[in-house]
Amino acid sequence: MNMTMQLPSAEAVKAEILEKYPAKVAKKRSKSMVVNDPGAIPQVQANVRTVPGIITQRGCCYAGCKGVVLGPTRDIVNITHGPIGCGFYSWLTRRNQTNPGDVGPNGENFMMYCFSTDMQDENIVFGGANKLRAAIQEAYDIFHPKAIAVFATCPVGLIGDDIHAVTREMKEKFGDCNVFAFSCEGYKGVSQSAGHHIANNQIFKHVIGRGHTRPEGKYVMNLLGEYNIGGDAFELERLLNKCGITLNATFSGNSSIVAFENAHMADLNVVMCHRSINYVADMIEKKYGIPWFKVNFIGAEATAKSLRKIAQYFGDKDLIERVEKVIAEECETVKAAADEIRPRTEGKLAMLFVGGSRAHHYQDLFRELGMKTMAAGYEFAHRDDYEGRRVLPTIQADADSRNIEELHVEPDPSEYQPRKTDAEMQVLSNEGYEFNDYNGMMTEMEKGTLVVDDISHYEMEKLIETYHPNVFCAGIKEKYCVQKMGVPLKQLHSYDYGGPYAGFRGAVNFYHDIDRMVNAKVWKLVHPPWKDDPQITAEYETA
Ligand code: CFM
Repeated sequence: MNMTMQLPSAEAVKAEILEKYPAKVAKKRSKSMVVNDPGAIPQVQANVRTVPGIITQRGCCYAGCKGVVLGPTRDIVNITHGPIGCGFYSWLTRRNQTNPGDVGPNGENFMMYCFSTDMQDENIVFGGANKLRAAIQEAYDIFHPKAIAVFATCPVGLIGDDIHAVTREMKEKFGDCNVFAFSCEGYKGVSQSAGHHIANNQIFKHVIGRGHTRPEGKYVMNLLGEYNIGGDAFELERLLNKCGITLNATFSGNSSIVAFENAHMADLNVVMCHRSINYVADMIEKKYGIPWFKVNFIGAEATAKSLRKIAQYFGDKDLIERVEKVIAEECETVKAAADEIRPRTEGKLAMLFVGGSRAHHYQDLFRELGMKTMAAGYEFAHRDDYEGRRVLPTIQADADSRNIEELHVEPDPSEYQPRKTDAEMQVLSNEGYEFNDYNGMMTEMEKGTLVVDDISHYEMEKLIETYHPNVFCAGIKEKYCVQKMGVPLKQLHSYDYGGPYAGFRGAVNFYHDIDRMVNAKVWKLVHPPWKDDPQITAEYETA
């Protein structure tokens, strides 16, 4: 059945949405809303400033650095340097889980704490460096952690506290604690994406390469861009272990600083979330010679494909066989669940507007349920996440992107060691391996579907009114407005209270949750107040 034929055309909907905007805004937004053609991927405007006044889903640079990339590491004391309002948000609000093992009385899991320098007016006027120094000392005296990280909030950049000088000084003073800082002021860059890049740079400079312990195991790899929301990383570790593959570090779900320090001892990096961690993957390859490729563990088919890719990379016959056995075994439950649920979900519509990678990955799960993704987009991804990395050379740097440091990385004189010879790499690429690559979301979306970057609240409402999707995927900011429109919203950041959704067992969990959501009768009974009492409307005075 070609569902596109029966749905309103994406071009018409786009035109209708743009009509409401003032001319200048319409011109700008039209470049971020494109009708997809997987055969001739159109250009999408992405990673540009949101028009002031538009309600965006985006977060800030500090959120991307402290909250997203560093937050999930349990044994770093993460101190927010700033007023306590920002400190509140340094309390992890994502559902990252961690397994500290048997921590005992001296155990190291600081994720449930919220460390802030609590800057006051006086510190803003006369400088906050002394307060920061005291906070680092206090954290060291109480916890004796292996590492302390400092994160700048907006006022720190405005008044010019030299957080890097302070952390250098304290690191020298302690001798047994790695102290480093992130200039990730909220205003840097146009979204949290800038914070990812800053986090990647500093982890690479201050942490990766400091250790020299390779974990036991024949096949050792790192999993990059997996943050253990709802236990995803636990599930993937179970699966990889079952296959006989050793996971050294996950960046950064369920992670510890020691694993980061040893990241360069692995033989392969695989990348889940390309947006947040591609910089580290590239830099490790350049400095240490570890190749990386993109994987996706969201969706049963994608999981099987990714596992096979990893096994083929290591190239051991026993491993390849074991992986096939694991896939066959795990897929039995997946198939049973899909066979039962798919008749109830087939032909239904989904829309996904989230982050910088999940709006792409989760389309695989919907495909497995026979559901169509009519519209999708990221909040803060770049053109390469939409169109594929082949467009990288054509992306123009602007004032905002130039703000973020690009590290110049050279092969390490003693530790650079290519894991495969050129000939071996050639064989793998003949077999279809795309190293250092990502094809983006649009190659996998149907023709005539709508791709919208940094969607506004108004655009979201219009899409829902026009297409009446059976499920809308976004976050907490959108959840209740959308549900009042009679459409269930699945949070793809926190998973609501669900998960894990990664791997085979995760797929089964997702099938069940979506089945319950799209087939509940309750949505038809929703009667929002504005149905009886419409909002006041106004028009611009033109005379
Ligand atoms: Fe990567 Fe993420 Fe995402 Fe992201 Fe995020 Fe997230 Fe996300 Mo929320 S790192 S880009 S900044 S997969 S917190 S775990 S869910 S927006 S799609």
